[in-house]
Amino acid sequence: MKRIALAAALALAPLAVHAQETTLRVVSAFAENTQYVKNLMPFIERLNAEGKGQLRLNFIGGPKAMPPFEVGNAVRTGVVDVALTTGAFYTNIMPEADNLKLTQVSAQELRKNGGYDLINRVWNEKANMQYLARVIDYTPFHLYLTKPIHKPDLTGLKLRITPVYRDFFQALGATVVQTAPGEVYTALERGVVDGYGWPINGIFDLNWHERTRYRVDPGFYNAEVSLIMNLDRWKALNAKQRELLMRHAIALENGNEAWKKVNAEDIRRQKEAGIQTITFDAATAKWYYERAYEVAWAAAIKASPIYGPQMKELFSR
Ligand code: 173
Repeated sequence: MKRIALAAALALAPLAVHAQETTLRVVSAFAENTQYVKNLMPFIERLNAEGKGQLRLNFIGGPKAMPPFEVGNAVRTGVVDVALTTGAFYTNIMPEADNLKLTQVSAQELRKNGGYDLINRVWNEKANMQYLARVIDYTPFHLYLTKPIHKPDLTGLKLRITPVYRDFFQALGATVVQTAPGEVYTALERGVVDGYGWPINGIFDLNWHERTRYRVDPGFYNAEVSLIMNLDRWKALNAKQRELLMRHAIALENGNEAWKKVNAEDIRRQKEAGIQTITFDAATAKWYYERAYEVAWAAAIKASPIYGPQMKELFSR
């Protein structure tokens, strides 16, 4: 009896000592060597330093710890508490997730114009998630190719996609195949695909520049990577913990203008690596850019007839 009591006391001891401190398990859908995750580390360190005894973020890992397309569901169910991911990776939970790529106004504006309230209404209701902050903004997506094109006609090309690019590339005639970022290099190397969609930044993180000959300009949409959290864990935080978490998350979000410099540098490096740009005449470029939004909003509204139009209103310029 005594021994059982002792064992119980020992088992409870760590809980009692750290009664105030909540640890949140964090995963990333992007690899640990990417700029996206590199930016996250100082954020976690700053928060943990200030949050001692109160709140602690425990970074578990990237795609080696959890496949990118499973991260959203892990947050929904509470297998993990917080994730760095993008909406395209959790459209299995709700189609609206992918609409964050369609924002033409900044996160700061969306916090003011009701955009974030709408996002959280949908994220709470449909995904059991609290949307915390956007950590990439001001970053277009592009089509990268191993073969040239001369007009925005992708007939005969097989392209690596995620939900971000699916409807647009298909509308231009491409055949598509979805892969996680970790499979792109091999797909290019084996000639399984003739190109891929990806933001203007980051192709050097995974060595794709070695297998990329062309970038199609202009870019389109607005690459989104965000911090999301399990809603039950969010509700279980006390006011001080929430304040701490949100102050740090918003500070990170407010640093998003830094992506403009990263992007300019990646454009320079792509040129230096011999990646040629494919451009269209002004009217065709305008058509290509507008077609991207037209196709995506049509799909978004079809998939979500109530929230789609509300998002279009608040997200568009
Ligand atoms: O291409 C992708 O894997 C993708 O959807 C994405 C989204 C945001 C940032 C980087 C990639």
